[in-house]
Amino acid sequence: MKLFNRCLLLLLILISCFHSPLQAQVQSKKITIVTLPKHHARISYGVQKLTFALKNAGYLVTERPYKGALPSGNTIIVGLLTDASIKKLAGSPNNQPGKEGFIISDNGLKNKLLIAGADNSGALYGCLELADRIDLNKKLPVNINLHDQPEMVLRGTCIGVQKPALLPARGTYEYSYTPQNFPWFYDKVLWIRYLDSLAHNRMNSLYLWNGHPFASLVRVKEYPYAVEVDDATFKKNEEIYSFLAEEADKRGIWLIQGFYNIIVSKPFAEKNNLKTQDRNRHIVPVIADYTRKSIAAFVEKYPHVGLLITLGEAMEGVGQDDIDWFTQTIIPGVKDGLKALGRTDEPPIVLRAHDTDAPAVMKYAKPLYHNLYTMAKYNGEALTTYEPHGPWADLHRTLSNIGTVQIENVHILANLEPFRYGSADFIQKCVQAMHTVYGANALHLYPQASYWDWPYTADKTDGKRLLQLDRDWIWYKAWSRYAWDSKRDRASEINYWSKQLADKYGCDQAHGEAILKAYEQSGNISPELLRRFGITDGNRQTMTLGMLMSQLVNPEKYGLFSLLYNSEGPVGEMMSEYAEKEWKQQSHIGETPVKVIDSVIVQGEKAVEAIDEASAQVTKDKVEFARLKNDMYCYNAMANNYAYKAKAALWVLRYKYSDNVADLEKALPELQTSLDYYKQLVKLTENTYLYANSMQTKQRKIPVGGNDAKMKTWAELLPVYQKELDNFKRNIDSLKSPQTQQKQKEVVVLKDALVRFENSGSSSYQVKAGEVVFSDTAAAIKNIAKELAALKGIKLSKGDQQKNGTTISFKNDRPVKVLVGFFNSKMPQYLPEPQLETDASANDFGQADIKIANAIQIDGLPPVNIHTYTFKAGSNKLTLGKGVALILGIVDADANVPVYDAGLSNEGNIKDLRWLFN
Ligand code: ADA
Repeated sequence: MKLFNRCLLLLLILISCFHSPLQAQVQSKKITIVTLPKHHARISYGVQKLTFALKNAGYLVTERPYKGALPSGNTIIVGLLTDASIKKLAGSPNNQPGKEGFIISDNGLKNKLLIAGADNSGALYGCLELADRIDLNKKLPVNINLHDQPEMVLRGTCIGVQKPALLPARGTYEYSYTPQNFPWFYDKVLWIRYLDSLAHNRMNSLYLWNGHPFASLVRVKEYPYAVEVDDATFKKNEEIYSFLAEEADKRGIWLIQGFYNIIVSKPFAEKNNLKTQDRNRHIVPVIADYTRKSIAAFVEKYPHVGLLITLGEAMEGVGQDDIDWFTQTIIPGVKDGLKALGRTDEPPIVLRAHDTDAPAVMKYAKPLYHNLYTMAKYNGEALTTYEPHGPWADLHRTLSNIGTVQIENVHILANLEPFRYGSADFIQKCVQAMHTVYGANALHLYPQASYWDWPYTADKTDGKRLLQLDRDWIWYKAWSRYAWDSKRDRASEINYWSKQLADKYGCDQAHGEAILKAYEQSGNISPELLRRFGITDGNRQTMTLGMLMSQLVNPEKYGLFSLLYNSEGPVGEMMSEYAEKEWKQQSHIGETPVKVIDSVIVQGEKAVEAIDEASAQVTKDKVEFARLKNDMYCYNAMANNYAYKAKAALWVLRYKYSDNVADLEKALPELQTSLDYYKQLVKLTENTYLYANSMQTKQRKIPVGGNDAKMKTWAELLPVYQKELDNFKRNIDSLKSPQTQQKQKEVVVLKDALVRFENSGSSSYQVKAGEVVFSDTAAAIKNIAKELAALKGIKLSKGDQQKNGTTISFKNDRPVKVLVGFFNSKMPQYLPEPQLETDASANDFGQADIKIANAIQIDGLPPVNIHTYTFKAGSNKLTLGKGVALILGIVDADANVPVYDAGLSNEGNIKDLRWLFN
């Protein structure tokens, strides 16, 4: 008992010793947040986040409305500069913050701190800024007088309401909003997490991408049958969409719905006996009426949601239709909706410069509507450079100079998928280039990887799949940080990111910096590789899966996308140019392939070194760190795979001039080394990744076709690369020994299939030298590839093709392929070759690839490349857009149309080296 009493006494003494300071501490940590009555939901949201941060730092927080006087204790006042009482407290700041700006100041305010926003978003950002500082230092800052505002006016991300594969019997982008298609769309908890992260990054816009969202979201009185979801889903959609718009608005985020033109819903198409989309269709009145009314209904129902318009892909290329559609259907639709609401303000409309002549469209639209924005892809569908130039930069500048805001679209990132990317340095320089080179002032950001598979990443995990939102935090954070302010000083940025990484992985600042270094070294690899060796900036190429030798030595045979080289990198040389100059002993210009070979090898090595250095010090989030580390190893293996392959390709290109087999022999060990690195990549990814690319349709072409979700892992591609090496060895041997020299391959002579033509008036001609190819000109064949010489072509009027396009109707009992000759020229009179970068349907009939290149020589006309369009048995129609092309015959679908370059061109023969690898 005695002992108990003594203990109790001791305890009481101890408590009394600590009591007073503790109480004092609690006292000083009491704080009141005062807000003006009837404030906007954004301010409530900001105050909520601020309260949370204060409580976490140990403060006792109370909130109360302003009633004429301020409390005597520690107080934070949150309000708008437009309010007289707030303005008074702010004094008269000489630099009043502009739109979305704020002041945080305790200047002359004793125990008071003021957060004054230029507008509601500004007040929100002021709260978030203060909350961040409290989080960092665990206490309220003192002697603070901060004025800030964002540099870019729109800072947004996008989510694809789209899937990796097409739905049965549906076209590209055709996905209705249903729980079956998109379970995540109905997950409110996930939305809140995502919106919170956007707000935390000070993003103010969120774009939803879909082909035709209206039939999932609105009913149009005149077209009730157009809705393509059942009643229960329609209700759910209304509920979740309103929730999303409202929650976004609370966080200062403007929701924007994107759509492609001209797509209609399936029930609408069926009822009106139309296709849901048809690139070659001109404007049809009933579709125009339906679309206008759908837009009006949408604006009426969701007046705070903006619209993002793609005038392309499902509309005939560039032309008057685009202008008419925008000015006579879309803008009037928005105006109808506003009128029905009695509104006079105009919600923003964003016009994409994709597959359309945006400057021309804007010229006609500007007088009709005032709140217009433009948007164009920053580096195509990839991340390649912070030194853009050339014609693509000219387009951006033209759009910026219109006087409306130009938004930079960091699109799909086909060369970054699926590895982690977080080079703050590269990203900052890109945002700077958006301002300085393009004159733009807004950002639209795609997910870093797995766009088509939102919300998941491609990581193979034991349990739950990872979310992009979590995995790619640094991607979102870096772009939005520089969208807010691109001019931040580099030395402080290194500190900032090192600290972020140190906190995330529980290591000291120095090791945080090592992680940053790994990100930044690896961050140059994919951009450099694609811009120097790639075929396209489009998502038809999955760069991380590697490239075939034939693609490296003859990229022009794979639909080389010239913007990649003339705009989307620093000035430099392609491999073929480099090889030619070397042979001719001419001097080189700018970034050469050899520079990139050397630089990616070094960067791969440094990235691995840096991540290894950090490795031992990591104490937090170890599993994610291990994945990041593995990605750095992947970057290194990929860099070397490309570098050695490019070295091999340069020897092969030299052989083009030297005809010396010794040059090919020099390529062999380089190719072997490249394959060894590829094998490393297979090992590194086998158990860590589900796929390399999230678009898993036949639209994928490089390195090989991706039909039916195949050929999407490194392991699947390995046999292809092994085979090309074996073939190369064999072909070198056969070149070396004349006795075993390859026998001349037998020439396949293609034969006409049995087909009944239903076009009236068109005549046929024998496809051979001397024959006239058009009904209205004298142009005649001079030389023709031997395979084609037995076919009958259809003689069409060149003039008519230019004016109206080409339609061939026929009946066939067995599947067939139509051979179409495209003139290899960018001149507007010629029909452009199918191009997946601007037309996702460009391989719907298997027509994307060139089969026989330079197949026909006609005096005065460009060389002709043959593509084939496959049709099932039945009544068929081939519809081509406006422009001159040749219909060279129809053969059985299983006929073997060889893939090669016949070299028949008025400009002389072009050497095709692809056979070396076949
Ligand atoms: C290309 C690309 C599509 C889509 C489209 C667009 O067609 O292949 O996936 O990104 O461009 O809308 O820009």
